[in-house]
Amino acid sequence: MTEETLIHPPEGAAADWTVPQNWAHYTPEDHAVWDTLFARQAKLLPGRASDAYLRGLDVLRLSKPGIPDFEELSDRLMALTGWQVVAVPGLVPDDVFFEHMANRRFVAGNFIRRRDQLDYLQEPDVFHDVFGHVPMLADPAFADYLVAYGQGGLRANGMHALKYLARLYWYTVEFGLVAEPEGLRIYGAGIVSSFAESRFALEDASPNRIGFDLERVMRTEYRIDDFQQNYFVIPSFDALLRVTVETDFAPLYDAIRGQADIAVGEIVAGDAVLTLGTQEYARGKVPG
Ligand code: HBI
Ligand code: FE
Repeated sequence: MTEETLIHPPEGAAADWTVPQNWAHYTPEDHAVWDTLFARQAKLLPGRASDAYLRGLDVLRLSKPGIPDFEELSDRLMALTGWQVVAVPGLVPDDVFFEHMANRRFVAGNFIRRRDQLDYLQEPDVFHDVFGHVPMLADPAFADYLVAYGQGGLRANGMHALKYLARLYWYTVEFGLVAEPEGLRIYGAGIVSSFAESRFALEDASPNRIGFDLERVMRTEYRIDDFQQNYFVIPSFDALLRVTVETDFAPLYDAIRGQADIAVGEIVAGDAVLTLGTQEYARGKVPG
């Protein structure tokens, strides 16, 4: 959220924008929507989601019916990687978002979508935030990566480089793929929480799948309204953490500022192309 209009927390929220989750206020229908979404994804993800993601789902007991209670979830997560889950009413300003992350607090929307919005919703709800993001926080390398990202965000804010750093978040935390011994797997929250994109990202011939390169990713535009045209593949979460903590981002931002952005779906010199996409889906979903 770079074009921030709200700068003060809404009525009822704390100065850091958190609100009580108010678990007791969810209706039976709210819990039933969670269960429907959960059942759909749980069937799809074995063999598609990364090992780290599936392990997180399991150790955090997310298969327990109903919307998770953040306190109980935070207790389990805290014991594993020191992270907590805190409730927010919706999107929060970038600096608030980064500050929480740098301090191992993951902000999660406390509301859930309606049954007529199972497949698409603009604002991140509790299903996207908790089912999508939280399992990866149980992985020590990924958990440290997000802390480094939050710290980097606070610094990037002052360097007017948020546009570049937001692309890194997009192409890893939201839409990342990882190469595992058995094949490519999804770990990005935007994919694992989406019924259609869970298959599209791995199995469709349309998108490019390209080896992750920090500078390349930060130069690449993205689309927020449809399936991605590029997915970037990391070799491991350790490798992602390492490149993030070992890179000095300030000179990298300067280098990127002097170069053109890369359009979605474009292949450039130096790309490690794993799958050259047909881009058929993006061209209008016309078969043949
Ligand atoms: N707020 N609640 C919430 N969730 C997000 O994912 C989020 C946000 N505020 C800002 C933000 N994301 C982005 O600017 C980052 O992706 C860079
Ligand atoms: Fe998200």
